[in-house]
Amino acid sequence: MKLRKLSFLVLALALLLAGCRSTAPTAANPPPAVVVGFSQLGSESGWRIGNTASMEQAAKEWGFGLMLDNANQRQEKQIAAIRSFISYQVDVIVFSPIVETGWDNVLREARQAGIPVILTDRMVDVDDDSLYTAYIGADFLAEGRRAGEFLLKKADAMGADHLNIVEITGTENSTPMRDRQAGFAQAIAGDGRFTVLESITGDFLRSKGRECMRTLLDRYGAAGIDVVYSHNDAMTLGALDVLDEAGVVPGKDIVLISVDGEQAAVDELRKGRINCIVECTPHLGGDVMAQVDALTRGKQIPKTIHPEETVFTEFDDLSEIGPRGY
Ligand code: GYE
Repeated sequence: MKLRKLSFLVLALALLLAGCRSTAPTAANPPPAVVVGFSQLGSESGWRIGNTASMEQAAKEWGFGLMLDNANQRQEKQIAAIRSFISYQVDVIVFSPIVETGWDNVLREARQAGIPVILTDRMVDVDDDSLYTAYIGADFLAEGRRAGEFLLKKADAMGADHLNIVEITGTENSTPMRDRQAGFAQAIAGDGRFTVLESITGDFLRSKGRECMRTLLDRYGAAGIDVVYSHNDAMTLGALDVLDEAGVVPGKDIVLISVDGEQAAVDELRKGRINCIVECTPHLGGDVMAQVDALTRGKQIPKTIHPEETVFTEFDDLSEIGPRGY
């Protein structure tokens, strides 16, 4: 224990020097009993920034030491962060995997060191599921289905015979990208009114959402696109910029379906410029830290925990939506 506390002090200082955030213990502020190493994948969206804040806040509330490393969208940086958490013998490793594959080795190293791993936000695809203790994050397949179900209702309301859809997807080989796409496809499958013209990757970034929308408008023209399904609000906001410049009226000329529920997107929904937002909550910190606490007390924890999520649409009373906080 003493060694680990000393290690915490050393790592805290090292991370502070390296520009990562951590709380350095002092004589008046002794090292915490539980230390969590958290590898965040980046800061690509309002969702992500809200998620980081939620983790920091919850760790503080539980009195846990948090070693936070932001991988800036690079898997190799996440792997390096996890290795440093192992060498400093944190109590629990938490990480949000940018993509699903490529984690087997580092997870085996964590197991050999006897450090449990909680996945949060996104899943991994590994041969042996016992390499991680739990997954705490959204049910992305259900989110995709909710997006498709909205479109079925909207098409009925429009009395549409046929709708051409373009899809702006998130980071390839990430869980939200794969499952938001699959869930949406399942919900509209077999309904001859819909054609997905193209799925194009926007990497969950506003700047890429802009680029994708420009490409799609060039390729199909505004008249050739009836629906944009975008895998997150950041990319949707980027697409809105481009539609505005092109003189297309979003929400009317083209139906927009988004995912997340950032404040900026909810504001656009209220203005009628987005038709539907499937909620995905970044407020996962409370659940994660509660499970960290249970684990460090030697309790068994559930393998999967999904937060409750809803959907906000133009058919709903939007005055009910409170401040989003992200
Ligand atoms: O929807 C997006 C973020 O993994 C659920 O990643 C998360 C997604 C979220 O960048 O905005």
